[in-house]
Amino acid sequence: MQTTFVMVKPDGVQRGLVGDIIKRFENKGLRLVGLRQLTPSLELAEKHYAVHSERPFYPGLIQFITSGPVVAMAWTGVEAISVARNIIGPTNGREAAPGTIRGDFAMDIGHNIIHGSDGEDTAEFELGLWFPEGVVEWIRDAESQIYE
Ligand code: DAT
Ligand code: MG
Repeated sequence: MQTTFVMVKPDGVQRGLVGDIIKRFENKGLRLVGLRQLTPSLELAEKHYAVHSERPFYPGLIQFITSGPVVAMAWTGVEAISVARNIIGPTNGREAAPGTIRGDFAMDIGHNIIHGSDGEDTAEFELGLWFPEGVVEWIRDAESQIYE
């Protein structure tokens, strides 16, 4: 089992896509273990995207992610990190396949609706950053229907 960090970015919230996005992760069989809405502080945004701090798009990225409310989520499942990345699709919305969130909703690289952790170390770091009080451990009755 893995837990991954997923965030609906300000464009996704403004466009009213939160419900559709949550539904996709629930439909797949991932288990929601964390959910909060907030407008990220500059400090939080800079920590989250520190890995990109030398990239030319970094100032715009920070400006964008702090521009309004986001919805931060934690999802658990077997190989949840790669499963979530597949649901999300590649970075550039124009290149993302239909059926993925970015493929269905995004036309841009920067305004690409959603973030998902890209590996185990990143997931651990990002979950600690956005859910400092931890996630919600609960047992889903349907677990034996979702996994063999
Ligand atoms: P991803 O979000 O698919 O993991 P990433 O980690 O490479 O992509 O980049 C983080 C975010 O930064 C990405 O969602 C959008 C923005 N970004 C990446 N490359 C960009 C570029 N060439 N121009 C503008 N924004 C970019
Ligand atoms: Mg990334």
